[in-house]
Amino acid sequence: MCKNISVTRRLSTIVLVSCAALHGQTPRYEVKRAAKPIVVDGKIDAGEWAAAGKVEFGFPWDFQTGAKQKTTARLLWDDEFLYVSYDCDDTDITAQFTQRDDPTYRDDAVEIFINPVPSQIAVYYGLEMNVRAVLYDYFAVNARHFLKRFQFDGVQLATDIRGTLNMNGDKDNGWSLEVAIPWRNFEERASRPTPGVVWTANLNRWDGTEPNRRLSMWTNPQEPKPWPHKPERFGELVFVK
Ligand SMILES: [Ca+2]
Ligand SMILES: [Ca+2]
Repeated sequence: MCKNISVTRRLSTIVLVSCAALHGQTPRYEVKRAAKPIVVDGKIDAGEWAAAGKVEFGFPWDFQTGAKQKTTARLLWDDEFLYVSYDCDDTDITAQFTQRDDPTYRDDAVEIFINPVPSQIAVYYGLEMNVRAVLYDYFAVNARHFLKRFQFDGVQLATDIRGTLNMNGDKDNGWSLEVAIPWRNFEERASRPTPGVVWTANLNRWDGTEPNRRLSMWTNPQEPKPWPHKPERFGELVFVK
């Protein structure tokens, strides 16, 4: 949980920041080995994900009017896949897009941006996945051009909805998503990581319906407007045994 603690003194206000992820320094996350292959069914089985540390998303833009709903992400890896899961509290679950490479970021959606070569920030990969398990994937150039004809191969993706989709007026509980990304997709940039290797990434969530939207994320891009594409502010993924 990130909290800003303000201490007022005679001449100045000192802001003590307890969460490096939201200000200044970018965070670091140890990606641990999965004990066994994850069954990608959208349900975050405690046994499967027990080894993984938690990433709690922050809310960098206070002026956004969407509800601040909690998201917890986890990552694991094995010889075949990078696994990512997202657990989203959500009182109103909505999504419209149904086709590959639709703009899923306009729905209730979660994302991961992956840079296998942190010595450069010109290119990285993006996966944006809505609550209907629709994938918008692309190769990002200069954090501005998103080449969506790039298709990840062999991705397994599933969601689990605790509530009703696209029915307002009732109260939903939330949804979760699991994705398994084969390492071969990154082979033109980097080979499969070995323990100690560092990649960078950001994890994001779009929530709510216009005009009440909210973008929450792992590491704060320090942008004035809600905008997640800032590879120089991605956090570090350290692959460990
Ligand atoms: Ca929602
Ligand atoms: Ca694509």
